[in-house]
Amino acid sequence: MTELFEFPSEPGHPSAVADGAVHVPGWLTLEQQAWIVGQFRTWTAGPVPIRAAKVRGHEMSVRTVCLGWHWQPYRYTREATDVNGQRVLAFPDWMVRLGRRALRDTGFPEDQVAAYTPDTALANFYDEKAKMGMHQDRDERSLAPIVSLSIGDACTFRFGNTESRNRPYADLRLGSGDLFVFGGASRLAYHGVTRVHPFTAPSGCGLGSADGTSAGRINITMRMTGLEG
Ligand code: MD6
Ligand code: FE
Repeated sequence: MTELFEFPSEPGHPSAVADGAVHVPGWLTLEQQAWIVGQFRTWTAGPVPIRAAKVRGHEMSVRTVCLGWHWQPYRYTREATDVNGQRVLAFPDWMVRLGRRALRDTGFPEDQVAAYTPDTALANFYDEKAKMGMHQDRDERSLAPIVSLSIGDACTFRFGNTESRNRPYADLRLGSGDLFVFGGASRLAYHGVTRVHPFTAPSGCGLGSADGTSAGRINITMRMTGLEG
């Protein structure tokens, strides 16, 4: 497999994966992770339940619940017209603040930090078999950075190029508490999740399982849609 970049991966330290793409392992404390998992559980309770979106008639293996705007392939709406027609929950203020801190901690200039006002979040749940195929995030009208948070089991995240879903790409591991920011020249890079690594969630992250199955993985991406209304 082609490795695009070599980079160190050190807890708390940002490493540039590509121009505009920065990974910070262990950015969230276990306490923050567990608190966010608690919030996630309230989101999945409705009014719009977590669901596997259908892409060209096929259910994704990942299940998603949205805040602010509802993502349905390939557009954003205020009401989940592909689920139950209910309006999605409001985008929380704490997540705007967290998004700004993410940009600041990954070296974005202060004017971009201050202007960053994410208005949608996609919260995904992966069981041990879930994957996400290589895609670009291009349903937003804004090219502001995307802030991604991972909690629970680690995954292999494939970070590619802006031209195609094929090589060159780099495979990196996103673990519990990791931050990944996609902005600038990397904003439209293809990326995906090739596998989840079961039983790698740290205890205390808020995701766990009592019945011998693995904890699974939560990924939250916050974005600016650039939409009005
Ligand atoms: C995931 N993430 O990590 C899927 N998209 O589970 C994404 O598709 C993603 O992490 C844009 C920016 C960051 C991401
Ligand atoms: Fe994506």
